[in-house]
Amino acid sequence: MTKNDFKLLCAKKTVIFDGSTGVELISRGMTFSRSLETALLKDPDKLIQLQREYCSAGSDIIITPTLGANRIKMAEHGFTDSTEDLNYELTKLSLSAVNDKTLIFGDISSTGRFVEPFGDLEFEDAVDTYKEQVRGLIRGGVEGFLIETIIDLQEARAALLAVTESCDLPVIICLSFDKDGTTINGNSAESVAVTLQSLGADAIGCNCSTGPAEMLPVIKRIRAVTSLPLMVKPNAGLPALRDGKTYFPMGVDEFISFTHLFHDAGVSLIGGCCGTNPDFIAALSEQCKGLVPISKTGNPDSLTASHRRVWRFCGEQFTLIGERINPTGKKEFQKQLRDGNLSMIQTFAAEQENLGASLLDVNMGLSGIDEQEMMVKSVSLLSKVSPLPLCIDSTRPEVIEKALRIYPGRALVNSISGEKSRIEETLPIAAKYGAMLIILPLDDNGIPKTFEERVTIINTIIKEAAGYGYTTADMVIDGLVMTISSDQQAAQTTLRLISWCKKQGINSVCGLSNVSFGLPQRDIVNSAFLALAARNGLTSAIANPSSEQLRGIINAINSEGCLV
Ligand code: THG
Repeated sequence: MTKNDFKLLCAKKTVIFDGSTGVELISRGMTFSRSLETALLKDPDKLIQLQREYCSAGSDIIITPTLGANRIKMAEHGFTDSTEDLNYELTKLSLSAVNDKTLIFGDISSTGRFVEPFGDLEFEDAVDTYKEQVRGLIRGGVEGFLIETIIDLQEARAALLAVTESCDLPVIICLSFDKDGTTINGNSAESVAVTLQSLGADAIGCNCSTGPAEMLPVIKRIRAVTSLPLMVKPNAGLPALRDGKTYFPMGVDEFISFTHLFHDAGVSLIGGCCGTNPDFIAALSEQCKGLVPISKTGNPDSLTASHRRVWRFCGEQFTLIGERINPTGKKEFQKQLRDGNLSMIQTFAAEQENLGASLLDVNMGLSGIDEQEMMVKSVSLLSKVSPLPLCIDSTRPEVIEKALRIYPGRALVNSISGEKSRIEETLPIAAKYGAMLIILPLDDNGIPKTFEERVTIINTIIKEAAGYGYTTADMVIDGLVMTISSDQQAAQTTLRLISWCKKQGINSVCGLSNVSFGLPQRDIVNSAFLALAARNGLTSAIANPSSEQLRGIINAINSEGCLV
């Protein structure tokens, strides 16, 4: 199935998945001494019977019984053979159970380990582990993938990349959220949605952990930040204990009473998780007959995300991007970085957050250090210690690539200029990871003097980026502030460019402190220029939040509602 076929299917009808497999097989008397997955190969009858019942109940898509069939999870059961072959065999089993109208999607879930930077499983090990599984599922003949029951956004990213780097089949991702809309790892519903949408998921949602009542507010929060098709696969209520055994208290009627509420919230894919069975799916499928999903319309958002928080450019507030994690002009910080010491990074992050920064610029450009290594270390550290989304500031494509690959969120790439190397190397990298872009209006001929030349470069970059699926909502245009100590006219050109951005409805930014290089009383110069730029429509600045004057101006901007 192509991604486009999947998109069309989700727009046309409410797609019915199956219900529980593992829990239902156990309740039907399936026993196994090691793993369910290997037991199914020896004794497939109950699975085949159950999947046939799901087909008869109206499932459009059935998932392979491969939830735990990744190398790391299987090793816990003493299984050391190829998980590629295991997934291949299990896919063939499911295919033998279903009729030719039913699609088989490959099921992928947790390794049971937390992935770096949150845990000790290396990111590339997680990706490789999933790729082995994905190869078997593809060879077996799946039409798409469901990555589900994941509680760590970084593990979800690893699984998603394993699929997208192996094939072009559609992929749905469901994480398991608590009632409060965060995963056990502390990932917010919004962060998960923004991050995985930008990384290439074809649908997004939640499964397991809670029942339909608890999932409804979570799916609404996801809808607020994404236009992707949404999926829910709830348990039959919150699990409870009876006679020392877990059971799921919700009956079929109560379960399906939420269907219309999910539909109204924009859900287009629906199934059941633990505690559900073919009776639930039959009733669900009956209710969903003729129910056409409600797609989201309206302008796309400009959202960045850390694993805990999203930040909307041009939302309610001016965006202050903290500039301080940058060694330029900071002797002590430079010395620490040369010694491989990251402690000041943590201090700068906390200070800037407390002083009102919404994002953190991270720049490791310093002679005598390995920029790539230090960038990866900084991004990993900041992901753990700061809730703020990151702005990855480097001129080197390979540094940006390594940072984006490891970053558990949606970063802002600083920056894409009209230079050949940025268009040919950095832009495709940024697009692969779905990052937002700062657009720098210069090219291989340098910084153009005139406003018109700058606009020409911007339009060229917008066109190039559109080729990768980018819209101007994903971009922030840099006004390119130069120091007024050498050229006062340059400030005028910058202000004109900022006004142009406002007219086009595109976000703008400037490296504010540049304006005062080489001048006394820099703080006053920076603040005055910020006030002017904001009046011309500037929506964000890379600046030092330690300045009280500057914070005062930003408060004034926010209270006056200067934003576009
Ligand atoms: N556009 C974009 N990105 C940028 C810039 C830009 N990134 C880098 C820079 N310009 C913005 N960041 C800084 C960071 C620090 C300073 C200026 C710009 C600075 N530092 C003081 C010094 O060098 O003396 C030290 C200040 C301190 O101790 O905190 O001036 O234009 N897209």
